[in-house]
Amino acid sequence: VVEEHEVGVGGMTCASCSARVERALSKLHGVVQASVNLATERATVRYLPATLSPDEIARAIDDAGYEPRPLT
Ligand code: 9UX
Repeated sequence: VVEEHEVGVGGMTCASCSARVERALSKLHGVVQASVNLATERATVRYLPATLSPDEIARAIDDAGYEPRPLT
């Protein structure tokens, strides 16, 4: 099973920032695909929920130096 998770990402000011977040998310065990949109400040992550949780996705964004923001 693959699920899709969308989360806001704050603190990105240039394209290298979004590339960093994308790389950090892509490296996580259980991520199938990660893309980060600088303009909308959102990350879209296709992931295996048996392996990875949205909390861990948020933590990876934080560890990379950016600010995960739950979308309502
Ligand atoms: Mo761009 Mo982001 O010069 O931390 S990489 S601002």
